[in-house]
Amino acid sequence: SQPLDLRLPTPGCYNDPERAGLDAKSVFDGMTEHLFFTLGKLAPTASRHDLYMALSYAVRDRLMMRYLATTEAMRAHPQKSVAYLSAEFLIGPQLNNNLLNLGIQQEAEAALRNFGIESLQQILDVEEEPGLGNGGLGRLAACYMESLASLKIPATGYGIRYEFGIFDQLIRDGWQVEITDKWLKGGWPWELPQPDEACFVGFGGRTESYIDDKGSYRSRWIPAEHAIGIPHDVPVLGYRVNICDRLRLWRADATESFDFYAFNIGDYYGAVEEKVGSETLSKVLYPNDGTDEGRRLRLKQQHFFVSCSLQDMLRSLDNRGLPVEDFPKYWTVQLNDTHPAIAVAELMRLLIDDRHMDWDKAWDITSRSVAYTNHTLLPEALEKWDLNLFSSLLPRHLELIYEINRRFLQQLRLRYPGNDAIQRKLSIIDEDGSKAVRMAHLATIGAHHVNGVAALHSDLVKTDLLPEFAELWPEKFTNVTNGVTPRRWVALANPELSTLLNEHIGEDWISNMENLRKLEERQNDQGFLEHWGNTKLSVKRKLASYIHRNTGVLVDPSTLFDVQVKRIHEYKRQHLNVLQVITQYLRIKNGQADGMAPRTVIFGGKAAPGYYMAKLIIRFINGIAETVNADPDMDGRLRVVFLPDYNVKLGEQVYPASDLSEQISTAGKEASGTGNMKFAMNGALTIGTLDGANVEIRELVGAENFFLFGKTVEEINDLKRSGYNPGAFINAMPELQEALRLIEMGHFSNGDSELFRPLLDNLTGHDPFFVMADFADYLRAQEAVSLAWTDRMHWNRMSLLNTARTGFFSSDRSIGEYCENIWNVGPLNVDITCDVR
Ligand code: 6GP
Repeated sequence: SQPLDLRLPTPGCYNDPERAGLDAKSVFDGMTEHLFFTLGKLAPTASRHDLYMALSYAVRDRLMMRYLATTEAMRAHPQKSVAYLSAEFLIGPQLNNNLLNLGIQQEAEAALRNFGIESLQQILDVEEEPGLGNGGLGRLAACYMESLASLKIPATGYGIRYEFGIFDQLIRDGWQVEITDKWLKGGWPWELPQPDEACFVGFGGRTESYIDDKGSYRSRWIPAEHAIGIPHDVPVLGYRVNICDRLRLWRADATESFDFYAFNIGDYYGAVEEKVGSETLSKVLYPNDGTDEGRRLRLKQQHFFVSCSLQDMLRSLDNRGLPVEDFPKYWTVQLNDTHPAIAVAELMRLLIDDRHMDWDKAWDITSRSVAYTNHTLLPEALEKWDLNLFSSLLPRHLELIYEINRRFLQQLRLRYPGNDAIQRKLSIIDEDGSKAVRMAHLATIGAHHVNGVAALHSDLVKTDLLPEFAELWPEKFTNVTNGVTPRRWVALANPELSTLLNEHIGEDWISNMENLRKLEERQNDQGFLEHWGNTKLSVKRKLASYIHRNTGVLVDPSTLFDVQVKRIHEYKRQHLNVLQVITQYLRIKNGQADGMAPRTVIFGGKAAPGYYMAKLIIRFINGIAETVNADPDMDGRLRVVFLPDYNVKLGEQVYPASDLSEQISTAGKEASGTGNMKFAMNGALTIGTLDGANVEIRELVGAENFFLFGKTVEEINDLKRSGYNPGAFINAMPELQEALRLIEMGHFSNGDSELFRPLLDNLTGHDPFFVMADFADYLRAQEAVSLAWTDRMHWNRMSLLNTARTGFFSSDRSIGEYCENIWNVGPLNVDITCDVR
């Protein structure tokens, strides 16, 4: 194909750094200009934050060539593009990622030296991350966008530009305190607002039927209120490619920022009221991970961003003169869980009501475009909307859903004549108790593919969650095991390991993680293994110093760093880990700790503000930490740390510095996990259950390089069926009894014997997540960890094999599978000419 002649203002030739503006001098000049003109600052008095902003603007400028070339290529030669719809994108810090993907980290560092800054890290430290997600689901969306761009797949991530993201977590007296996340306060240099591409979205009101000019009956929606969505675009550059995709985040605005009638009669406050009302739409992210709040504002948020996004996709066809019938040819729409599932009804509405298409055609287009990913089996996470709330907010969508449902139930009746039970079970409308709309059913019926996020999880989706749907449409159901981007999670987060890899196996691994296999050749090389261990040690020193600065706890980098970082949830079982720590503490106290590895046990994670038990678990961890760390008998043997405000940036410090990765959820509860992959790639060994992607990690790294424990999904189900009694397990373990008694006495709560009672009652009463049932085996596996740690060469070898064999978990592999099996999309080639000025 012909190179594009873009006539862009920046000279651009990727192979000629000077003309592409990618040399140190150009970066410095760009910074100087932005300091002066954009920020109104003089270099000698610029703060670190000013320099961060100036460098970011200079880097953003350098993305524009690829960004615009990508848009232009898609205009000139339209091809299918991915629309990844997600209520969350937990993208993390942007500067270093863009520097890496552009290949100018060293140039940026050199430019900064001219401003008297010694290392790039000093500037990276001031960057504030947008916390536009809760945990796994949001972070996955971010990894996927980065891999899409790196694989040169044209894509837009559609979401919400929350003014306040996930709360900042403080720890006060051992409790979590939530603080508003004001991520925009210092200005955020990575977005481009596009007010001229705003979209209108309706809410509430009523529907009416009318007869159109052709004499046919039609319905239309007369909403009671409107909001405007203003797109804010964030460029997403791939690794060393010419493609730059985008994240399009919608910010809600009022339709009329001023009600002139109210203003004229002197009601100034009334006049701004509407504005305040619609702006709350994109005000704040719901801080629930995996649980469903079922609030009116949440449904409004979902419809708001989905409607804007679908209108935007249709408009992009119009602008390029492409017929709307070809929607599935140019867009593939992926629903990241059910949060955007209203898309099925909204696309139908846009096609039928706005574009006057007939039902069958509209359904054909919708169901060939949309696919759905399920991220959890937890019943409390399956979104259901109360019918009254739904109809008051989206009356036209409800009509369309009734019709989708009517046709679906008709199909069911033919397949299962006389089987009323199956109709009740699969209907989109839940009629048991107060009526509700089941979003997972809407998504499943409207989608051409439904996938889970790890092999085990996808099986459970078929056998437990949606078995009748899977029987009806077996070809719809598939698996795509999650992945994480090696750029952020190895190359950026672990420069020490990256350097070692580059020296010994070359740099190719960054875009082809299977190349890490070459490391296996070194598995018996003593010198290399020692080097491997020293590299880990130097990263642990950095984390140790972070821990000291941020918590005041002194930890010894030579101890085993045993880490559990993730959202706090009973199913993830942080309390299982803590109970085990208490037994270690007791063994040390009782002089029975021979052969026990000296450990630093590190926790991090946020609890949903309304999730009492999770917050108590945080208090519990901090109670144990306080007692253990203050006891001189524990010196050099045991330390417990809770890292406050766990987020992407902190994760980048934690994964590379870990020896042991705690993946200890109750089997069947963790859909996949992605932290488990980040740890293993960075050479941590996993102690884990047969849950989520742990199963595949263990298969790949080899059972001998993984510490397995715990009951399987089947065994847990058997226990449930036979009437699980945690007491029976407790009685068989004197050590556990002693630990529980100590907690009960208030040993870890300054004598307060009430503080942890709800937790104890829960564990000893019905223990819904089988902590007691898995405890003995967990303890055994932890002893195996201690034993393995004593032979350091052997440990390093296992660590090396974890890195060598986890290339499969690159999100490039996952995205490759989505492209091939679900989306049917291919790469876009963008040429950039050298001489365009
Ligand atoms: C999470 C799952 O809990 C986690 O196991 C998985 O790795 C991640 O999604 C990415 O697939 N689910 C959520 O965060 C969630 O909110 C509705 O699900």
